[in-house]
Parts: sequence; structure tokens; C-alpha cells
Amino acid sequence: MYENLHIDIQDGIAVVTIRREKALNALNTATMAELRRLFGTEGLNLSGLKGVILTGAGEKAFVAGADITEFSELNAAQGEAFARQGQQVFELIERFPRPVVAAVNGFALGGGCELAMACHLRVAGERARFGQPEVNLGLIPGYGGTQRLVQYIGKGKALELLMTADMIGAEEALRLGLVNCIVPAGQEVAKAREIIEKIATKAPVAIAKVIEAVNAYFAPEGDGFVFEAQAFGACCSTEDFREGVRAFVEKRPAKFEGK
Ligand code: CO8
Repeated sequence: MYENLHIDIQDGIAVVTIRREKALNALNTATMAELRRLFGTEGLNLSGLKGVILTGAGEKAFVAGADITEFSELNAAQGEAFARQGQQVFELIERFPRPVVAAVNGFALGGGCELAMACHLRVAGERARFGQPEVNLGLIPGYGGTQRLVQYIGKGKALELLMTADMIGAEEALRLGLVNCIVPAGQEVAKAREIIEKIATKAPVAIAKVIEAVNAYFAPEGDGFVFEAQAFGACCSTEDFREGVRAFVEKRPAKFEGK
């Protein structure tokens, strides 16, 4: 069903491995189409799903970018269309109603850095390397990199990385706020799993609303505060809200049903 993605679902956590190891897991058209399918309505079954971990096959790369061999002949109209389509795939990830954690096990360059940034959280292995080297190719990022990099690390540092094409390591990425934590190489997926398990003890509807509300901050249309109040109201009508308050009063752990 999926050729370029390996999907392993255990205990409600889907570990999705991009497996094009010979091309350092570069995102070709087929892989992008599979990611679109996976995060779209026909992909993962949300029932019982605690979260998704995205990682790359092998020890060298998370994803070394879009597949350069595929787009050397693009003209302006095709390039714009390709970029827009890719942005839409990454928006599906950003808006996914369960936590999506990137387990960055090596190079996360160009489209790979953009993919990691579209995830809700990023766990970096100590050998992870991040960068947006598109200007080396006479390009700029096309899958949201110019926008999300600014959101994570601020305008000045984003401009520096985008214009110099410099790569940064895990420590610098942590210092800048690009990643959430660093773990020894090989522990990325285990740490991502631990984070998702922790989030899974919270109310699922509230988690989905947190994702929506934080995304609303960056939406050009609408008012994030208004959205937040609406989402807060929606949480108030859930059974999980009643259970959460009841459990607090009764001094016991809450048992959330996602309703
Ligand atoms: N696309 C295709 N193949 C790749 C890519 C890539 N992005 N990255 C690496 N590979 C391939 C290499 O060609 C090589 O293949 P082969 O063995 O057949 O020669 C194999 O992977 C191993 O790579 P290297 O031999 O180069 O390994 P090194 O350890 O020497 O170097 C690097 C590792 C530094 C990661 C190096 O491979 C590199 O610089 N890769 C390219 C990184 C890059 O420029 N990424 C950005 C691409 S552009 C992009 O992502 C734009 C996104 C928006 C697109 C918008 C719509 C079109």
C-alpha cells in the first residue's frame, strides 16, 4: 500500500519511516503522495491513535530534502504548483489532530527540515544536522521553510540560515528553539514515543484543540484569541472535561475517553 513509507503501529503509536535510504530519504513525488494519503482522511485510523512519529531510514539522514533529481527541469508554473502541493501535504501534518513528532536521526535539510518543522514537536539525535541549503541550487525553500523557520527561530537567525545555507547541529538547534530536546543517536524514536505516551494521558479533544488554537496564531485570517475562546467553549461541552474536574476533586487520575 505504501512503497516509500514503512508504517508500524504499536500500542496506538504509528512510527512512520521514510525509507529511501540510498537517496538519504529524499522526498520524491511518490513519497509526497504517500504522505498526503497517510495524513489525509483516508490514511491513519484516528480511533485509538495516540500519535505519529516520523523518522528516516538508516543512521545518516532524516530527510536530505526534496529529490533534486526530479525537479531540475521545472519551469516557473510547474515549480509554483509543485511547491503549493507540497505545502498542502505539510499543512495536513501541521493540522493533524494527534501529536506528530519528528524523530530527527541525521540530516534534515531543505524539504527535510521543512518536514520536521511541520511536525508538532522535534526530537533530535545528537548527530542531527539542520539546514535550508536551497540557495546553493538557485532556489528557495518551497515547502514552507521561509515561513516556519521564522516562526521557530525568529527573523534574523532565519535569514542567516536561509541566505548562508549553513547547517547547524543539534545543540544549536536546541538553543534556537528549533528542536524540543536532544537524545543520544538511536534513541530518537524511543524519546518521541515517551513524549506521545505522556500526551496520551491527557484529554484527546483538548490536545486536538491545542493544536488548532496554536495554528490559529499563525493563520493570516481570523483572530487567534477568538478561536481560542471558541475552542475553550467546545472543550467545556466534552465528557472529558467533566471527568477531568471530577478526578481532580476526587484526587484520582482522570480516565479520558476522547468524548
Ligand atoms: N535529492 C536526491 N538525492 C539526494 C539528495 C536529494 N536531496 N540528497 C542526497 N542524495 C543522494 C546523493 O545524490 C547520493 O546518491 P548516489 O549515491 O546515487 O550518488 C546519496 O544520496 C548519498 O549522498 P552523498 O553521497 O551526497 O552523501 P554525503 O555524505 O557526501 O553528503 C549531504 C550528504 C550533505 C546531505 C549531501 O547529500 C547533500 O548536500 N544533499 C543535498 C541536500 C540539499 O540540497 N537539500 C535540499 C534540496 S532542495 C529542497 O529540499 C527544496 C524543497 C522545496 C521543493 C519545492 C518544490 C519542487
